[in-house]
Amino acid sequence: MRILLAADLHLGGPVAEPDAALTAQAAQARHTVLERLVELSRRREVGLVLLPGDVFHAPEPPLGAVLALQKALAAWSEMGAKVFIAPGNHDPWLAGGVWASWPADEGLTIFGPEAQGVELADHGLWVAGMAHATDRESRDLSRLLPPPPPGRTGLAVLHANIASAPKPGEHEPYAPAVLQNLLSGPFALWALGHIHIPQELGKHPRVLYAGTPQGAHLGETGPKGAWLLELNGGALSAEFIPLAPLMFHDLLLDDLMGLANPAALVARVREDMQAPASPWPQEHCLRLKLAGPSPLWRVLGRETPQAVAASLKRELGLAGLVLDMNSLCPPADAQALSARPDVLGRTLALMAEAEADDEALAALEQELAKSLHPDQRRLPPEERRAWLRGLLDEARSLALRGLWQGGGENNDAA
Ligand SMILES: [Mn+2]
Repeated sequence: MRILLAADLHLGGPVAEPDAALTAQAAQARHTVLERLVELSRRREVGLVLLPGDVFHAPEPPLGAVLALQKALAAWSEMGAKVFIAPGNHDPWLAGGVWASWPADEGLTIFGPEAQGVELADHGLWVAGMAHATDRESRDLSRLLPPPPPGRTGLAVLHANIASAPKPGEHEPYAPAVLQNLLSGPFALWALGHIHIPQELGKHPRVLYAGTPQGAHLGETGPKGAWLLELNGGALSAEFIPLAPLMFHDLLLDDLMGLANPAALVARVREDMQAPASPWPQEHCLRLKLAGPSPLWRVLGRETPQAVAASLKRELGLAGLVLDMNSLCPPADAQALSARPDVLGRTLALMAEAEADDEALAALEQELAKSLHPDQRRLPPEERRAWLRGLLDEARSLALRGLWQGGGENNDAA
């Protein structure tokens, strides 16, 4: 028995387009990945499809998203696969909502706000799950699922937040669950949605987050896809399949002293991007920050950042590139230079003072307060200080680029 586990499809939700040429592809990406899930099921003869929530991005999804899911469900039904959906915080089960009025189908179970178990007697399985009843579910739903009857292998399908699981930034703690409880419970598999990074939190039983099969923006990096599980007697194997048509990468390179020429930079970026092989066509979007002292500063600073980005994008074969070189500077020792009695030395010394001096930073913060973006204004004080220090870093690079007479003769700092 093969099982497909995919979550957080966010059908109808946005996918960022870091490049204008990507608009059509980004708009299509979530539908494309759903088609791939169906095609994968066909190729690998999947008998059971588990979709633990946030299938839709919103409780009242747009027509295109509804049609896409109906088409996929029809295809799964046609190949004889049973489908289980456990709605999450983005697409909670609401009376009068999209799930309550979803057309019934023999092979389809949409879990509602009451915990439920479904017996698949032919396969000796028990599939249990339940839906979020609001967009801020606060109960630990994992404790409410009916355990498998004796002799049945239990599969739990749930959208839940495990606080201890690695995640990008903060996650809303909806339907909080405790890993230890899942590990010691009666189910052989926990098929989980909510956290967008695919991960395995336990082997016996298997505790799996599917992750999202398509990242929403440059912050959702790494392989995105679905788990293909195989149930053989009591043993459950798991294989992760990358499926996303658009893969996002985020790279900070700040140790560029050793890179002597642009080809070396391209090779380094290629090496660090680490794109896993996918059986499907994949485009790559990269956010690249180049920072710190580098002998490349001259060749990269000769043209506009847009021109440099265009050349790198072409060379790297990327679909999109967001390039930040604001903190790139000449291969000079800023600390040594700050002792020099010239304009550059004095400027660098002042910056170093401001960076180390909380009062000076506070004054700078006050000075900038009115012109700060609302996002920056909302940051907690600690993070706002870190952000300001980042600005000083960029300013130092700017000063070095503008005032350093480097790359030649009497350069005492090189
Ligand atoms: Mn969610």
